[in-house]
Amino acid sequence: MKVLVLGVDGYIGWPLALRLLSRGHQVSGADSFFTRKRVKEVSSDSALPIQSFSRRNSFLRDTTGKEIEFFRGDVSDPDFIYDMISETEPDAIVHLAEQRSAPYSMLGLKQASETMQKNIISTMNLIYAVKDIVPESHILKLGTMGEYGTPNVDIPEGFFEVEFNGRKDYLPFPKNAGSWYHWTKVHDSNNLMFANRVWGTRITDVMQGVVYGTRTADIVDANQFTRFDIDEVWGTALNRFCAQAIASLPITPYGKGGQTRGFLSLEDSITCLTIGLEKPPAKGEYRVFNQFDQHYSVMELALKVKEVYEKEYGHKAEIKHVPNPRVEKEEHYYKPESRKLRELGYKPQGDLQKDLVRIMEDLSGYRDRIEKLKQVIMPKTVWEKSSGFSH
Ligand code: USQ
Repeated sequence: MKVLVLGVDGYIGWPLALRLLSRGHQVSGADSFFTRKRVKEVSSDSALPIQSFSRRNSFLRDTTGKEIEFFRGDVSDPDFIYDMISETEPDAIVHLAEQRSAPYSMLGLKQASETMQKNIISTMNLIYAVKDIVPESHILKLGTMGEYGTPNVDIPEGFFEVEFNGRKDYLPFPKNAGSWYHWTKVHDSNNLMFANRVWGTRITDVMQGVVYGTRTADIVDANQFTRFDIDEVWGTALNRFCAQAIASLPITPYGKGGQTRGFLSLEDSITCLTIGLEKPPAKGEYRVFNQFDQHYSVMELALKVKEVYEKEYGHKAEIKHVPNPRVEKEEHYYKPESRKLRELGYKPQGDLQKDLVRIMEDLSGYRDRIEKLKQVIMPKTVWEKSSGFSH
């Protein structure tokens, strides 16, 4: 299959490209290096050292004889995406090239608007380019479990049957996101659903949970590392907690730490996306996957990281509850359904204990890099302070 990966330089894009190549697919990829640039702007860096994209590709060529056909550019530019899709004529396009940080989107008006524009426009460009050039192609789009929010009822996979005033219908489940970033994904989902209704575009809309980990089966050498962000803007909960333990910094559940989310390992994320590509939706189908392995509260994860660190390294790890910078429910019901990927063959490989040991092992070789990031670990981006005048 010919697959085009938008955002091929990212945390998920890079290991996905490695997996697809190893399974015999032909892979093209695009990136504008937006994440590398914006991470630098908050004085941060990937905790694991990562190679430039061209070095990654040369390493791939030297070790496997395969490489990614690379296009440098911004998918919110319609000319760029139209030219690239005309040239590559892919069977499937994976869209991972969106601004992916909730805190970044809450820094202020500039970042909120940039997130809206980059994310919503890139998906619109993709929808139109596919319709105009390769209407049979499959769009596999990365959304987020955060689109649903934390309702006090079970969360279905995209749609549910509802009865109101004596009448029944099968409708999209209401969305209630918690940051401007998460709302862009809701808007994308609406736009994708509409494109499907009007033009029959084949779409998989992936509601993914929080991903953790440093490795996949294809990342066996430090030259193949994918980025690993741990700062307060670009890092995510479990990855941050592991880095905090390794650098003898306090582990930081926000507030009481009762926030519950779906989590999955990087390996499982790549497996799920690969299944989604290799078992595409039928012609004219729009399908939604809730993509995660298990759900945990932030506090459960903090305690697990503490336990694993203390057992493996013989030192104490500190847990410090810090005031929650976000506006979110800290204790809530959470029961999302996740059935469709399992029906297609997904068997989660994630083993939290083993995965945490592996992450800490990888990070412990780079303590000096984490030490240098100490100033950007504690939360500073406060939802309620987001303002047009602050940045
Ligand atoms: N949290 C802490 N302490 C920390 C960091 C986070 O308690 O040091 C809490 C947050 O308050 C939140 C939860 O952990 O309740 C998750 O936060 P996160 O930073 O790990 O993840 P989030 O901002 O939700 O976003 C991440 C990715 C995003 C993806 C999303 C999936 O950055 O791209 O869409 O996870 S989900 O969370 O399911 O929406």
